[in-house]
Amino acid sequence: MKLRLILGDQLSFSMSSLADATKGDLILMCEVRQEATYVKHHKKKIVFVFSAMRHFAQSLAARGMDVNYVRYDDPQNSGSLYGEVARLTDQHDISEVIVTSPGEYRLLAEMEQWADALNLLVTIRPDDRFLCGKDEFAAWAKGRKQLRMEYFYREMRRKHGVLMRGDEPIGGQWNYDADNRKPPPKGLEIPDPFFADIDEITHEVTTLVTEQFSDHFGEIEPFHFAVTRDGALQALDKFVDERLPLFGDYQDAMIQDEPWMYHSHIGLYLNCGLLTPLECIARAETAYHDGHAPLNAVEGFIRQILGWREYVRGIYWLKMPDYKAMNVLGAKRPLPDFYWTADTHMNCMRQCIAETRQNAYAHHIQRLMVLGNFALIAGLDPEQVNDWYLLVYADAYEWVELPNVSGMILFADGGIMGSKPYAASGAYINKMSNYCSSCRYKPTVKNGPKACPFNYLYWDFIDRNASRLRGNPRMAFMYKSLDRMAEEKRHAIRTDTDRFFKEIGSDEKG
Ligand code: FAD
Ligand code: DLZ
Ligand code: SF4
Repeated sequence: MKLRLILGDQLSFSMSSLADATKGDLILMCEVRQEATYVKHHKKKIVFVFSAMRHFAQSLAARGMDVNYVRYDDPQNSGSLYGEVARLTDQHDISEVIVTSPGEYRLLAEMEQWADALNLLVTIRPDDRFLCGKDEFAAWAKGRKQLRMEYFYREMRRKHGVLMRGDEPIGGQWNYDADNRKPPPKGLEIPDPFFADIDEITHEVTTLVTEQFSDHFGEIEPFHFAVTRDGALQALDKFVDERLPLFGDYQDAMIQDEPWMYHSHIGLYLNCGLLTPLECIARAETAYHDGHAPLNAVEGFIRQILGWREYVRGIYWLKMPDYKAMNVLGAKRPLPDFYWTADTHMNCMRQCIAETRQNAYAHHIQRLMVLGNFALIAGLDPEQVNDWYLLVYADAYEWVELPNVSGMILFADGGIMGSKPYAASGAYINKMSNYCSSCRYKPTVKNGPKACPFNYLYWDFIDRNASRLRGNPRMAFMYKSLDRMAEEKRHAIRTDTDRFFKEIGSDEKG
């Protein structure tokens, strides 16, 4: 008999590990301490993963499969994936263990040892849920000086025939990002997010997580994520109907107490297998052809999935394991406590952290331009920042989290992903949100106790990293401005920066 292991983010009938499954095979799914605590995941994320796993196991059983499902509180539970595989291979006559390649390097490296440890054939099959295989990405990257997402994305558009008319992009342009930077107008009405019904399984898991993971970050209630494929499809439909038409216009906008904006909130479903990338892309493309959503919205949304999502996964597998240790800016300031408590006078940070704690979600621009931008200009330690992002979001797995954090926000990879650091002062947040009007600081004030910390931290970052970034042609303008700055002003920046870090109890240099 063959043993087929299904992980918590492999919840699709089309998994390569299930491709040739027959009735005599045994399917193993297990809730294990190893996966729930290698970082202390947000409670809501654990409820989501465990409940989705239990529902998927039920639907496999309904198809006549023999599923061995190990619950977290099962007294026999060894606590690790290997331990559970070994337990079953001891009990049954197993000829082969089959698993689809996991999404994280640490687990793949571990699984590669299993055959020797078990003295058994262990087959690790490729994960073909992605639209660009690891080898295909490596072939695209080979010989290129720069691995820019835009060129990768165009190839993916051509390969999959998405938004194409013959060889040309529909509308004549590949990318409509320039139309997608509208600040939020006053009185913008945001539709409610998708609310799934809570069933007995989710209820049980909620009790388990409340009891077993009380020291983990985040709130469980209200829990409204879908935990089945049907639910995830309903969430996708709701997005396409109600949000997609304005997705592009307000993609970068942030509003006080509006965590969901016009984003899709489907990342968690895509990443655990409840939705497939091509079906999300196809729904959006149909909405364009039906005249329901404009091209800037549909192209913008498709670019995130067909472009960014595939591209970051490609980078991850191309550059691991070295990528994880990269820290070219030498940043080493510890993560301030307010990333956990939201207890900060910076209203933008307070909003984004409190919403993250409540929802296990923040939208892209909050992750990038508020939380991420602060981490960059404050010089926070990449390892600690990566751990934080990996545990706080329901859609977080290392293959997607790490390149976004070490590459996109921190420039810790020295420019593998982006040609320059995405640093910005308070003016950007003031333009794209209404956060500043409820803040004790003023975005237009550059120095002194009333100044927005993003303003002086930005210049301190430029100054502090001069030896590493001055040679970057895309930073030339910044260094010209710095060179023209009066010594008095530079002194004020340093004084404000020192005072700020003292005030937040983080005066060790970054
Ligand atoms: P939408 O804004 O509606 O976008 C649609 C989909 O496009 C997303 O669901 C996602 O699948 C994909 N997508 C969009 N941007 C990216 C991107 N940069 N990289 C990969 N896929 C993308 N995404 C994750 O899935 N997991 C993470 O752990 C994660 N960590 C991030 C950390 C940082 C610092 C940053 C800047 C971005 C991160 N992202 C991550 C990317 C992006 O922010 C989320 O995918 C998105 O916010 C999820 O919300 P949504 O489903 O409403 O996305
Ligand atoms: C995220 C997660 C959690 C919280 N728990 C489990 C689990 O108990 N069992 C399991 O098989 N998978 C879980 N996962 C998903 C894994 O962490 C994921 O498969 C790896 O990180 C590889 O992407
Ligand atoms: Fe954030 Fe600065 Fe605006 Fe306050 S003033 S909300 S700290 S950008």
